[in-house]
Amino acid sequence: MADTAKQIALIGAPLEEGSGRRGAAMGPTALRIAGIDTTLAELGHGVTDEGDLRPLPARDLANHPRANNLQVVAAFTRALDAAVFDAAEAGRFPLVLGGDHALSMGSVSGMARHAAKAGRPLFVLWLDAHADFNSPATSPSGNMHGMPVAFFCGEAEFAPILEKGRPLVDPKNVFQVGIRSVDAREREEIAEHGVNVYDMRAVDETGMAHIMHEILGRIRAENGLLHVSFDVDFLDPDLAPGVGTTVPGGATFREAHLIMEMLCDSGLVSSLDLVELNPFLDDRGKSARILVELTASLFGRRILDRPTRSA
Ligand code: B3U
Ligand code: MN
Ligand code: MN
Repeated sequence: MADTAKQIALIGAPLEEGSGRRGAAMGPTALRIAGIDTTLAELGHGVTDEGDLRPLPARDLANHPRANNLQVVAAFTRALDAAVFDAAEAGRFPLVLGGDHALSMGSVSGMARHAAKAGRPLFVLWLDAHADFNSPATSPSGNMHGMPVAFFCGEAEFAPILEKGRPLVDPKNVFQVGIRSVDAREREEIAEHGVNVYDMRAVDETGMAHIMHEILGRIRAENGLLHVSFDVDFLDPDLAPGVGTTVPGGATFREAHLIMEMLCDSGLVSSLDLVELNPFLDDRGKSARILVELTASLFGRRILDRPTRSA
């Protein structure tokens, strides 16, 4: 057993109603078929599969004309907020198998409560082609998978999905990497709120290693917990076609791999979402397998042992 062995809780969140199309609900199953549990167990970790959440729609909320399928998204948000918080409080590492990106409203909220209880700041690393900082008022589509960052930063006007006064994430503690598709209003919002955005141009100009050193250095200096939210469309669509909203010019396998290795070396990561995998659009399980490979690197698989470079 590795000396950094973790107890990992796999939490399936077959949510697809936050996106504009069907298929992401099959994501948790595809990740299991690609061997997420055995891969992590072989690395020496304890793995418990909690199965899939199947919450009933939140009928206490009225439908919202600009927040599609609000009742289903809200139900998953509440269920994940509880499941992720409980796992983290029990000393386990919550690994959420998505499901579309709206599920991060719940997973990040759960981790924000956990961090607040521990008296530590929560940081979020958002690996995505999109900024996901829309709200019902600004979204061009009404799809809630484009809204989670605004939600957990408390900046969007939503129905009362979670209780008032819940711990929020400071937008200045959100790092977005790989961004290359931002809506006009979103651009204003992320600038106004001070979200740290490393778009694809920044990646090309300075390189992934430099960016990650900068991010990890700040989190370490502030003794933070780090939640990583990995949207499949962060990767280039040639590499990972199994996603509803492909955007050309994404991260390469090597860039993504380096991020995972540096995250592993940092020891700072406390929770992870794998989201937006749409097996219906995938090419013979290719994207699911790549996600499992990258997750293995985050949990300690390495090519050679080498000294860790400090940030
Ligand atoms: N920004 C657009 C598109 C989008 C956001 N996230 C995804 N797509 N996956 C929107 O609808 O908010
Ligand atoms: Mn996303
Ligand atoms: Mn995306």
